[in-house]
Amino acid sequence: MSQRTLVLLKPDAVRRGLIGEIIGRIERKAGWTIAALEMRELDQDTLEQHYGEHKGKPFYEPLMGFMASGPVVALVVEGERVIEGLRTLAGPTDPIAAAPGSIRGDFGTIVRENLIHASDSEESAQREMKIFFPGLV
Ligand code: IDP
Repeated sequence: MSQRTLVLLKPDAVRRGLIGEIIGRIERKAGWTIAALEMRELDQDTLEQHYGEHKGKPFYEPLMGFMASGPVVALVVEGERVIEGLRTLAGPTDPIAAAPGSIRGDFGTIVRENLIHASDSEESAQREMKIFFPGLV
């Protein structure tokens, strides 16, 4: 079942020089390909569209500040069961709870600065791809 998913390499990943490392792990999964890629800074409107579901939670404002603190790399990744697969590759939200071998488990310690976003469902993937790559067909 080929799918597409939206991935963000968060500002901490870019600042720490981990773009190549993380994209390399994605590219090494058999049959997965990068369908779109862009490095950009995110404005408040884009961030609200992306993380609006968390508005009102205690971590929301610091998360918005962090996500606007530097450029991110946005990607669309395509391939077999890529939505579930990228969530596995990323690991759970808390990097300390994430298993070694996962991106968050190998490189993260702070819940907010957990390196990578990956859509959590087919519905989220469709919604998020439209925010970051509106021209993509
Ligand atoms: P996910 O990125 O693993 O899908 P979400 O619950 O959608 O996790 O949260 C979005 C992002 O908000 C997380 O990746 C993380 O950066 C941040 N976040 C979530 N929960 C917390 C928290 O309890 N403290 C600080 N930041 C958090």
